[in-house]
Amino acid sequence: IGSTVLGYPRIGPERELKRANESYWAGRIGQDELEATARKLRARTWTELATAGLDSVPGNTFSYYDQMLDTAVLFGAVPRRFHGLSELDTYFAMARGRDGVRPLELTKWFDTNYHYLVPELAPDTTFILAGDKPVSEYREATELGIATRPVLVGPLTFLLLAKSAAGAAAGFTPLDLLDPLLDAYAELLARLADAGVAWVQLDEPAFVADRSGAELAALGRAYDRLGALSHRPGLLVAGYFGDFGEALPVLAQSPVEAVAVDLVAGSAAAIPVVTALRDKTVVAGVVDGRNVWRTDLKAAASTCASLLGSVGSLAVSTSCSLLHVPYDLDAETKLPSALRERLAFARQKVAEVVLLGQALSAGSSAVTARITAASETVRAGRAAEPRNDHVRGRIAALRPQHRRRVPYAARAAAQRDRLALPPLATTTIGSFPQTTDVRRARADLRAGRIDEATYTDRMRAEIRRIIALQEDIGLDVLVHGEPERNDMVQYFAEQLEGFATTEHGWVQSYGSRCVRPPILHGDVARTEPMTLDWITYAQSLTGKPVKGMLTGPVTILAWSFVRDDQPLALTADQVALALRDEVRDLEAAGIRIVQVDEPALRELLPPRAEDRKSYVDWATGAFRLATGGAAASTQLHTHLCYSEFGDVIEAIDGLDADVTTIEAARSHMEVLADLRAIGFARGVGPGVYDIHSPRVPDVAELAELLSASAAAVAPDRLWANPDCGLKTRGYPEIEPALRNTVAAVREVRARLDYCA
Ligand code: THG
Ligand code: ZN
Repeated sequence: IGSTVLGYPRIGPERELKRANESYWAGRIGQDELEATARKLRARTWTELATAGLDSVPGNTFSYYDQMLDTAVLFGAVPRRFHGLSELDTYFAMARGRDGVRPLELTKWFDTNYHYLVPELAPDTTFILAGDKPVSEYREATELGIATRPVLVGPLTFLLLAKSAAGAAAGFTPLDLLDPLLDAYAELLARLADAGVAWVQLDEPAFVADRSGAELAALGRAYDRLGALSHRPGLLVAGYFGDFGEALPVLAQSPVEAVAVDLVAGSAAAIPVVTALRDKTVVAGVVDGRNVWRTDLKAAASTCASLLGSVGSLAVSTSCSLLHVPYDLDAETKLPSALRERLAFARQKVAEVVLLGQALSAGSSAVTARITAASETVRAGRAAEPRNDHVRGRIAALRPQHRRRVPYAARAAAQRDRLALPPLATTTIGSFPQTTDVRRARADLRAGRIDEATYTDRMRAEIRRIIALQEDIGLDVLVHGEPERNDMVQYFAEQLEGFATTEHGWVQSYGSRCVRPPILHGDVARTEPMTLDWITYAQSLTGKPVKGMLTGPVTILAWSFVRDDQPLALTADQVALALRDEVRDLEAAGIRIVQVDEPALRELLPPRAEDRKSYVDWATGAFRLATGGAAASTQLHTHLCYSEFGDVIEAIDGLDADVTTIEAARSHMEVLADLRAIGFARGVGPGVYDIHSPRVPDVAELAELLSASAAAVAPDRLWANPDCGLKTRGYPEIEPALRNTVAAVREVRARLDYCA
């Protein structure tokens, strides 16, 4: 295999696939044109990777939407509700839904910012080799003279990430379907061999998390079986985002020819210990596929060299697919040159892998010189990053006495006196729909078509409208609506020292949706207030409390590319300190409630249980550093997205926020039960309706939900709110939904009075 990468971005350097998909969905282009764009993107990727000098070029890394969806469709796992459309439209219906048919669930791909579609499997799901995408894309590349290595989601990871379809028999788990699924994989492997494929890559990242003995045994059984096939390509099994752990000896003892390991998130320590690897090819993932820093090539080369004696043969690669980084640093012309020198996007990372591969195989003095020079640049660049000793000194002095000193019960009393809110107080999460006028004003300012004063006038007009609407609806705690924010992380990154933002650094988040994560490269510092003017303006318009809205330190880290030269905990504290100063400024300006959102709290949770405590410690520590300067009478809110809280429920408690609003429209009562189980005794607002759907809930259903909740949580601790920000919705949906919420709350309050 020599040198390779485990995968590549596919949205297109100029987001061509996003545009083509969205045009196809809108009916502006036909299937032929969409397919032509896809073919062009694939050809461009293969040609680029082959020309760059990789020994093995990954194939089947293209996807119209998502690789898990591709796998489900490839093996015919299409739930009945999607039947009856063309092949492509069935595929997109599974991704996006269609009239009256809900799509597959979307969820996080491990601890990345990528989201995959969750296959639904039932005892009667029958797998067949229904498609031939990996084969036909292999042939397509062959026509360009490039022999690719098709990349597939491995059978275990596919099943472990799938869910039981609603109504599946109790006790059924997708893993029960392993044998029939392996039949279909076996057929696919035979077809690939027929087509001339030399190697396939089977991705099994599910095994960098803790797995049961039964799951590890299933892994062994699966690869024994696939390995025993007489007619098949060579098998490379890839694990990334951490260490293979106990799965490594299982794979080493199976007949697979090669194993790819992540030596960035994981370590090389286990490799010499697993002696069965002496007959295998080990693909060493030494170039970080998830972050944008140039590799210290000398260190990477020496890691590789240290493994040479322990393995049959060694290849060099990225730690994971390059899907998680932008395409090309060369497109960024406005980044400071000292920072650019230290960065590598997908194209640059491919060049690093090629160079490392050359060092391993030939090791000419010219290659060695380039590696040494690159390492020196990286090290010098890091060393030259200015340090902010003031920020570092303040953090050292604050910790660990930075927390709120007054316990919750006393804070709650002080806040009751100051805010005098009714039971079942109503609020929203923060953002309001972003109108075209608002987007245009931001774009006009950026392009210099309007000046700062005109921009401020337009935003203030929008804030006036949003405050007036909320007063008219009758909400208790108001927000300014965030019209000035493009993205809840980018907005802060643009204002903080230590961050850079890119022009073209798009990374696929899900389907056609992308984000441009900021780059956190240096010590973080706040030079001036970031949100104060907008919030105080909004507060000046109303007597009701307006919430100050901030993004929390963990989320800012989770959605940025973060420096890797110091512990995340320290970087998080620097971000937290900047937020702490903002909280104090808001408070001094008379803001009575501040919300610090942590929607990504669960995302960064390490895959292995043994690493979780230290994560929860630094994550909650940073949040408490950000919020701990607030007075007892200032009410601190936080908001968390995604409904699976089991794993972080104690972390939520550890945040010590006065009020926590939670995305929970689908399992409202479960969340309350979970919170009760740990004795959670602070304010809580489980979302009363799902903002991801255009559906407007009616008063009766809202009232029923709220009165059931009021039986579980004291009404003075219970909040009524939608389950997430309203940014992606339209006014025709949110206005009636909020009016119905207020009406339902009034009904429930009246009943509570009656009972009392
Ligand atoms: N901000 C950031 N990261 C995120 C989210 C976010 N990660 C998780 C989650 N939210 C991902 N959700 C989305 C939702 C919408 C879009 C992207 C990710 C989206 N993007 C626009 C697009 O692709 O057309 C581009 C947005 C832009 O112009 O900046 O709609 O909220 N950082
Ligand atoms: Zn949310």
